[in-house]
Amino acid sequence: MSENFVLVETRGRVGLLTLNRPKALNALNDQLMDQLGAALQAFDANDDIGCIVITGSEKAFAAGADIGAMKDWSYMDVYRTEYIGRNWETLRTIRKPVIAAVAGYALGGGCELAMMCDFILAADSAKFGQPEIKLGVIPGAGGTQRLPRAVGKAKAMEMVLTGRMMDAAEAERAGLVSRVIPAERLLDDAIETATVIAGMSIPVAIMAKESVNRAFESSLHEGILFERRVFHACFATEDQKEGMAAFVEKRKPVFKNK
Ligand code: CO8
Repeated sequence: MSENFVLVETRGRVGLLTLNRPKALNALNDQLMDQLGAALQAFDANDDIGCIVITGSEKAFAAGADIGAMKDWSYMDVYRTEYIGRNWETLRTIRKPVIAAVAGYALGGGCELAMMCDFILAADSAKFGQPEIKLGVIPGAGGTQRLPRAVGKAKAMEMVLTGRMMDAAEAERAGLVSRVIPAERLLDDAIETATVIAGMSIPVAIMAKESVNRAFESSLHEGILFERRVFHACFATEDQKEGMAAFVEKRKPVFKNK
């Protein structure tokens, strides 16, 4: 029987996923990534959920991919079977907003998993790093691509080449995380933030997410055109009518996710 490496809970309209492999500092093995992917897809398909939070423990969000599992892999294991890779792509396909609530270590694949989320809230205990070079490999789940986009080339290059960690304050200054929160408040704050998002129109939140992500995938001209078209599409929703009517009528909007 497989172990329960991902705890699945709901808090109102928020889906909460807690990485749960404490003895290995939440090292991301294949089973954990399969369970995480399945839980993410289930929340994405669930109309009662408007936003998802991924968190870990006080000591570690995740200390990376499982080194013990990887150490004997051959090139053909990783290339032909895509043993590592397959279940790392699921998070990228989730349409609803996903927040990473990071306390303790977010290293290697753990840092990459956090960066795949739509934004990162960090406890003051958080430590980010891409230490793969110390193991004789390079980041393999987007670290060399997302870290420079988040913190710029100089800092990303230094981190990837030396493997040094960045604390929460540095990560906030560099733009890797949206906010730093006292560790004991992290989960409450993440749930509150996710609850705010889950109270918006889900289709419009998805449009907003797609549009911001487009900024990293296209030229400014193409990105602005994409945003304009999606802005136009908002006017095809009932929620746009409700949102603007509620403002004019000085009441709270009740979105129907339509
Ligand atoms: N994999 C497996 N086990 C781990 C990992 C890991 N990444 N990290 C920690 N553990 C285990 C330790 O082996 C130890 O187990 P045991 O008690 O059985 O000996 C337990 O967790 C506790 O760890 P420590 O005793 O080392 O705890 P410390 O507090 O002394 O140190 C550190 C904490 C600094 C986080 C330390 O554990 C460490 O350096 N860990 C490794 C960090 C690392 O190198 N991460 C990168 C891994 S490579 C990677 O992520 C590539 C991703 C590619 C993804 C590609 C997808 C397509």
